[in-house]
Amino acid sequence: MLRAFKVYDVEKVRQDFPILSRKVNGKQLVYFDNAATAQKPNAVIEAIEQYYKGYNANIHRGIHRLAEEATLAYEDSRRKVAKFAGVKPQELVFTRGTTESLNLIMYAYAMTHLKKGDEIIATVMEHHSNIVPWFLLQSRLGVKVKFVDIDDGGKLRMEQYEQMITDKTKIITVTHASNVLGTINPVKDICKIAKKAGAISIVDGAQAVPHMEVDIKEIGCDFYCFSGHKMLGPTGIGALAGRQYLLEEMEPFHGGGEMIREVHLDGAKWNDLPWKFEAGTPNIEGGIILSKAAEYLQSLGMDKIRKHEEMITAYAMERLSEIPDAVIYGPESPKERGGVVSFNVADIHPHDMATILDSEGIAIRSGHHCAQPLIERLKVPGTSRASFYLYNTPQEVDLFIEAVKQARKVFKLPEPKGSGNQLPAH
Ligand code: 7TS
Repeated sequence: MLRAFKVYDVEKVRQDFPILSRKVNGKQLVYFDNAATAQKPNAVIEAIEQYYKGYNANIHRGIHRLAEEATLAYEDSRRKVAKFAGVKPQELVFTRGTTESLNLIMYAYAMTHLKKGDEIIATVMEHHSNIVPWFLLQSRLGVKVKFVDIDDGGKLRMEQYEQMITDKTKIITVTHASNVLGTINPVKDICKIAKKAGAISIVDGAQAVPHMEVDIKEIGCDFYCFSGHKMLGPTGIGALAGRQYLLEEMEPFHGGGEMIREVHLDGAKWNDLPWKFEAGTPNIEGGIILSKAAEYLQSLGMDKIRKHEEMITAYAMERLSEIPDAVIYGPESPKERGGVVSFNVADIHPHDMATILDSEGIAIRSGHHCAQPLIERLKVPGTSRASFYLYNTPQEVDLFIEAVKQARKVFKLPEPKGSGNQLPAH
């Protein structure tokens, strides 16, 4: 049953996103692949046009008017994004996104601070971008990577931290919210555990910053990473927030222009934070526009966005549970998860499910979601994943459910005998 709920006027919000009115296969687009990337509001699209039409220039170097305007806009944006995330501007390094931020930590911090035999604790629910850099370090330095497991409800087995920590534990890294299970992890507690163990804490915020209020200082982590394109901004821009003293003692990541104060034939001096980590011409457009995306989110209110997604998620889970043989992965309570619902229906392959949904104009993702160890842990070939954002509606959930039912018909699965079966065990 369609529940009446309203945190804000979602129809009005949808008008800000031109792509949402397009058709796919003759049907109204239902965009449920927001965990992969979010659609962009006019405020962002128009700001990109204004930049290229009005003040495109390289930054930090020219003294002409355009260069000055672009530099001011870029640094003003950094201040706004830093405030949005709860850190100081000098602690916010612009990167290409979460993946680059995590690799930056690996190369510029871990390579020089860890040694053979040291240990890193990650979790089985990490995205590849928070696993593979640590494997690279493993092969380079001989460090050991351990993984905290999940329980049957898709939550971290917190007791394993105490069991895994040794005097060699140097880094504890965790995703704030899982891109497959939706699980919102107790990152504040995990950072406390890391601190007590004398280890550095890293939080992958790719699936959190776009969807909920995040105050990095409040979380108490040493490093926090996020991507602009998942929070209504352009691709190729994101951030690494780090504690100032750590960023200061770290070596640069890339060498080149901009990250130096001076260069002579016998050596170079590094620039101040955060520019020490921003070698070469950066993604100027992305840096400037990221704050426009943050401003859009703030204008709606992160608490409201979270509430809206929680309701859409609750409704989607309720409707999916009406479908026979549907298995939903992750925590049962929408309060404990972000707007991500991974599921399987009988043995319909997730790619087949996604193809059938696409024919109905519904965009979801299927497969391992760049979290293959988690998919193996769940003992499934993959999952279908519907992921929601601030512009999705319960009516879209209904269309999605009809399409999932359609997939059951295509695969000649028996018709449901009445509705309302229980959410299956995980
Ligand atoms: N961490 C998490 C938790 C993610 O979900 C993703 C992207 C990343 C890191 C990497 O972010 P990037 O912006 O550097 O690519 N996740 C997904 C996804 O779930 N589907 O497509 C990309």
